[in-house]
Amino acid sequence: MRNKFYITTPLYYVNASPHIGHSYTTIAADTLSRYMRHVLGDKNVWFLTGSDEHGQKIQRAADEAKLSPQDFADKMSLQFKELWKELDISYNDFIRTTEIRHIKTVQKVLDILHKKGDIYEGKYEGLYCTPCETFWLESQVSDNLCPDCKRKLERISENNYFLNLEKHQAWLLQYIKDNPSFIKPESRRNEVLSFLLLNKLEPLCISRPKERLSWGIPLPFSPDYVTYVWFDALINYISAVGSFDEDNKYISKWWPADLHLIGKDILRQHAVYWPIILHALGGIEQPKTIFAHGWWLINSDKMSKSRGNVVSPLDMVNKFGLDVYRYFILRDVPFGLDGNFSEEAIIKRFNGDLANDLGNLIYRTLTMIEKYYTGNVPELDIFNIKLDNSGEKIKQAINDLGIYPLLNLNFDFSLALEKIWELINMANKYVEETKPWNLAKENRIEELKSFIRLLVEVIRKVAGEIYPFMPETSKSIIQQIGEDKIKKGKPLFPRIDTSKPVT
Ligand code: ME8
Repeated sequence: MRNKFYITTPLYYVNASPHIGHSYTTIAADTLSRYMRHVLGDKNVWFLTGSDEHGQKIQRAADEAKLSPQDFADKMSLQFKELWKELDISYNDFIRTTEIRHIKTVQKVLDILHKKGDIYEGKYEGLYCTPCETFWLESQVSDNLCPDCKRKLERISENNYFLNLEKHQAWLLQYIKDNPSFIKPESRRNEVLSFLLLNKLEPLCISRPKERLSWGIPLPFSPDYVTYVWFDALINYISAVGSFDEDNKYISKWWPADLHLIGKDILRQHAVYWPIILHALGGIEQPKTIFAHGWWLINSDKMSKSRGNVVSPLDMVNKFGLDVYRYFILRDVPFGLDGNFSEEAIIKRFNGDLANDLGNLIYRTLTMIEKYYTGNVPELDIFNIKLDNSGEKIKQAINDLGIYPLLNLNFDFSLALEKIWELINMANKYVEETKPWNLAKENRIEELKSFIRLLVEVIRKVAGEIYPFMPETSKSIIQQIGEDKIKKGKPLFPRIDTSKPVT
C-alpha cells in the first residue's frame, strides 16, 4: 500500500502502572497520527500500541500480587488501555503479547530461523541479571553489579538457544550507513554506528529454560524452553499487521513500519536486534525510521518504576487539564533530548504560552467582536485587500505557517509549536500596536473591521494547526468563533495563581 503511515509505540511492560514516560511516547505517536490522518486521510494511517506481558519482571510482579501471570497481565494491560482513553489516544490497534495472533507469529519466526540455522543451541556460562533478564560479559562488569540496574548479578551455566548476530553485523553497518533516515536523531544514529564499529556482536540468547522461567512463549522446537521476552516482544510490530503464508513469505498491508517511536533506553534492541531478525528472516523490509527520544528526568534522575520516582499522568491531567499536559510535554523539550519534569515548569508554560498568549488572544478578540459587532463575525476577505505593514506581515505568516513538513521530516514537535506561537505573539503585538479602542472611538470603521477580521483568521489558522497536539482546545476554539456568530465561553486558560497551592 502506498501513501500510508504505520506508526508504533513500544509495547510497555505490564509489571507496574504507566507513568509520564510511557504517556510521552504515546502522546507523541498520537499527535503524529492525527497529523498524518489530516495529510493522508483516516484510512491510510495505522497507529499500533500495546503491552509486553511475558518474562521475569511480569512473573515476579504477578507473584507479589498473588495472581497468575495471565490474570495479572489482564488487569495491568487494562490500566494502560484506560489511561489511553483518558489521554484521548487515537490508536487503531492494541496488541498484547499473550494474544494467539502474536504467539503464532513468534513461533513461526523461531521455526524459520531455526531451520535456516540462524538460531542454534549452545551453552551459556557467565553473569546474568535476573530483573533485567540480561546476560553480561565479565569485561562489561566491574563490581558484580548489573551495569543497568545496579543489582547483584548471578553466575549461571546452562544450555540455551542463540541467534547469530555477528553473521549480519557487516550488513547492518552498511545498511545504516546507506540509509540516513533509518535511525533518528543523528546523535542516536552515530551511537549505533560507533557501537557496531567498535564491538563484535555476541550471539543473542533468545531462550530461557522453563525450569527457571516458565512465563513465556514456548519454543516450537524445544519443549523445555520459552522465548526471551525481547525476542518475543519486537515481533509484535509484524504480528499485529500481517502473517506468514505457506511459503514463509510475510504478507501485510501495512508493513514496513514508517516509524517506530521509542525511548533511547531501548535503542539497541530496535536498531540492532530487530533489523537483524528481519534481515535473517529474508526479504522482509526494514522499518523506514526508528526515532529514539530522550528521557523525562526527576531532579536529573531518570523517572522509572525501579527508581520509585514516577509521576502519574492522570494526576497531572486532573490538576492541569489534558490539553495542557499534552502541550507541555511536547513543547517543553526538543524531541530527542532529555528534560526535567516538574509542576513548576508546567505552570510556567500554562501561565505564559497558554493563558497570556493563546488564551488572551482569543478572549480579547471575542470580547471585541461582542462589543463592536454584537457577536457577529465581520465579513471581509482580508486576503484580497491591502492592510498596513504589520497586517501584511501577519497575512504572510498565516500563509507560511505549515508545521506539516516540519513535523514530518524532523519530528520536532517543540519547534512546530514554537512556530505557531510566533504567529500568536505577532497577533497579540498587533493588538497592542493598533489600539483598536482608538479606532472605534475615532470611527475608523473599515480599519477596525479588517483588523478584527485578521485576528479571526489568525485564530482559525492556529486552531487548525494545534489540532494534533491539543484536539479538545482546537475544537473548542472553532466552536467559540463560529462561521458568522461567536459563542464566547469562559477563558480557555485562566491564569494559575502561583501564590496558592494548585489542587
Ligand atoms: O522497555 N522518559 O517497556 P517499558 C521518557 N517492554 N520515556 C520513557 C521513560 C522516561 N523516563 N520511561 C519510559 C520496555 N519511557 C519494553 C519495550 S518494545 C517491543 C518492548 C517510555 O515499559 C519510552 O518510550 O520499560 C521507553 O522506551 C519505554 O517507555 C519503555 O517502556
